[in-house]
Amino acid sequence: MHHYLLFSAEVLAARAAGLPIVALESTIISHGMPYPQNVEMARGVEQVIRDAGAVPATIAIIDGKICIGLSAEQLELLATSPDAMKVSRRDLPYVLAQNKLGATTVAATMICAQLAGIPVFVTGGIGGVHRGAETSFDISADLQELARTSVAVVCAGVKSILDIGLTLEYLETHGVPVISVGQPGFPAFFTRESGFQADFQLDTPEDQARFLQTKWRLGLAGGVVVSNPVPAAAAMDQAEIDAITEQALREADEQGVSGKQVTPFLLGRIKQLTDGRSLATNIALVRHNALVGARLAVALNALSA
Ligand code: PSU
Ligand code: MN
Repeated sequence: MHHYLLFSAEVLAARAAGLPIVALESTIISHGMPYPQNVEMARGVEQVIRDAGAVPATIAIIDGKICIGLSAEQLELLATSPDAMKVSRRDLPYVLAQNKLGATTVAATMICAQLAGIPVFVTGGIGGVHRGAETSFDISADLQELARTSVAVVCAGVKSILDIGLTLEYLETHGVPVISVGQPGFPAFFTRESGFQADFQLDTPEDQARFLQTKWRLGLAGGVVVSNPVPAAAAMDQAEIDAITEQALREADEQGVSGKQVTPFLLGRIKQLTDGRSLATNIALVRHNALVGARLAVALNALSA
């Protein structure tokens, strides 16, 4: 077993029994939501996965180890530690070698999931090409990771704080397929439609699993975006979210926010400006993604059995 990996008892037992496992990230806990909603969300999402017949493996860096599956105490620690580092690909060696507390982004979670042999990963939204990237060069490392690491990422699309069109162009250039579930349109996180289409609509877990199996059997390394729209009842009003997004972007610009702080700043401002209503939408979509991801993990596990 890999030197840096530490499996929880639940995940260890699942591996031994050949059960489907679903990876979960931890930046969404430490940097994506306030306490205590963050830890309630994390626990709730894990339970959705268990109820759907898979085993959740939330991933974080603790005491020099990549923890695959967290205890209740470890979830609480991440949810309440303001000094938890946001860890992407470039940060992994630092946080491990320095024994720091690290919350993994989509990119880092994909790396850790692949090391742990977990091909399905559930999150809220992925990073992407930021608006104005032609001058800022701000493109999330999540996209490069999708290009190289063979893990399927179930998400609710890409937030409109980003340039969704350029994000999809970037993914196309790097050969990352974008699947949609239940509709042809690529979703925009808080809303069900972005105005862009996904590459392929695959509604059933079996079809999604066959797609993944075929891609990887062909030796086509790299991830797949499985985009799952927020449930209609939980979606936000398009005009409201557009106005708030514009304001948050303006403030980030005025305050000179840069680097890895940009995404957490924008997410935090959107939450404040919607009086927490965006948080309810965020939690609803992650739970829905967990259901879709768990069913996909079950179907993929059945194929490879
Ligand atoms: N988008 C969201 N919620 C999040 C993130 C993105 O809607 O919590 C987090 C994820 O962990 C993602 C990271 O991998 O932000 C991307 O950060 P950056 O843009 O700095 O690469
Ligand atoms: Mn960035």
